[in-house]
Amino acid sequence: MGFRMGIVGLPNVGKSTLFNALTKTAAAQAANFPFCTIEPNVGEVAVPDPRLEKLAGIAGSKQIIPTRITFVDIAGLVKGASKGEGLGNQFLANIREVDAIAHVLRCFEDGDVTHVEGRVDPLSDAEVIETELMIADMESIERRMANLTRKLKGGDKEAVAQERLLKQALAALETGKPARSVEVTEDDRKAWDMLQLLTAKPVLYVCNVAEDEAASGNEWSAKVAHMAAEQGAGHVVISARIEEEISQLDADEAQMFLGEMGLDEAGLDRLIRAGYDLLGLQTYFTVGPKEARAWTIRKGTLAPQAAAVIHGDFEKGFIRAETIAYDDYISGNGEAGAREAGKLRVEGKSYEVKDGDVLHFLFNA
Ligand SMILES: Nc1nc2c(ncn2[C@@H]2O[C@H](COP(=O)(O)OP(=O)(O)O)[C@@H](O)[C@H]2O)c(=O)[nH]1
Ligand SMILES: [Mg+2]
Repeated sequence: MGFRMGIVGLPNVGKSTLFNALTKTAAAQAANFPFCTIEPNVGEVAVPDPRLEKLAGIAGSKQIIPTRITFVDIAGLVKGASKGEGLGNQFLANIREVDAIAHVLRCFEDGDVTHVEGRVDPLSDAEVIETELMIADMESIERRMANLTRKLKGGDKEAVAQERLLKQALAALETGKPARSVEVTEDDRKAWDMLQLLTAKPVLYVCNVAEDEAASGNEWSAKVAHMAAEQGAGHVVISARIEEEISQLDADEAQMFLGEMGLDEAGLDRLIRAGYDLLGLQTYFTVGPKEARAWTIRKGTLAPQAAAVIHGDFEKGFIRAETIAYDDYISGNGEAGAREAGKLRVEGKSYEVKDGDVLHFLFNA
């Protein structure tokens, strides 16, 4: 399946610097990743999770395979993009394909780096981008409505539901609000997602600050934090420049460098985790002598669908899942100990997988 985050923002805000840092770090660890495919603007990034090393240590796993999310560096968004400025509408298709948006905002001053609008003002930059996406959404809604006319006349139920949702989205957009401000019921969720509205996607604001402000943030990033809170969006402060430098260091050097900068952990780790949270994702593990591996699922996923992430056959032939909670695995010092302590549960088709579960699926081939 694979979850995708699109990196968007005005030109020269640090998108590519950030993307390169993300993928360089991933490339450095590539030996561990049998499926690491990196296109020029698409990169897969390991989701940092210290639990995985602990599990592997206990089980003596030969290989550690983290779970990953995909980042896409989406260029070409400028004022007027929805009307064909810059790369025009090309970026729209790119954004439609992602599950969430990392919106990079320039919160650093640098006379050598041109700001397209001639001044540093992240709130107004955010508005420029959001406006382009809202215009694009309004246009796509109009097109969809026009296409529905015939089906509506025929009384098509799906079309009626679609029209209702399109109208709700349009009403929000016309008052200057993104489609994500519309409250959607669980029943409507699927139809809503199918509309693929750009401003319906969850947003994580990434404040790119100067090197010496990475730990503290600055006045601009504080304003962005406030805006993010009001919108119910995510928010992280990083320095793309620093992340780029860190991505070229080995682990020990990186730790020292972070200490010098007054940081506990790399901003990229925070960014990746924030993206993971924003998407409502969680992790389960499979652990054995060969490998310890993390897998990504949406919160609320049932055991058979969780198994499908490994292989479709696991879902089709699903019998049961032997389950040990992460904490029980650790306190039992492994599977045998957890079993003895009565902590290995046998769960069926209706089991909702929990974050950190160590799972073993039994299935009919
Ligand atoms: N001073 C400073 N410059 C940065 C920072 N992040 C990016 N830049 C510079 O800004 C310019 C544009 O960055 P780039 O990542 O290509 O921006 P993009 O157009 O958003 O992809 C490059 O010269 C970067 O080196 C930063 O945190 N501080
Ligand atoms: Mg770029």
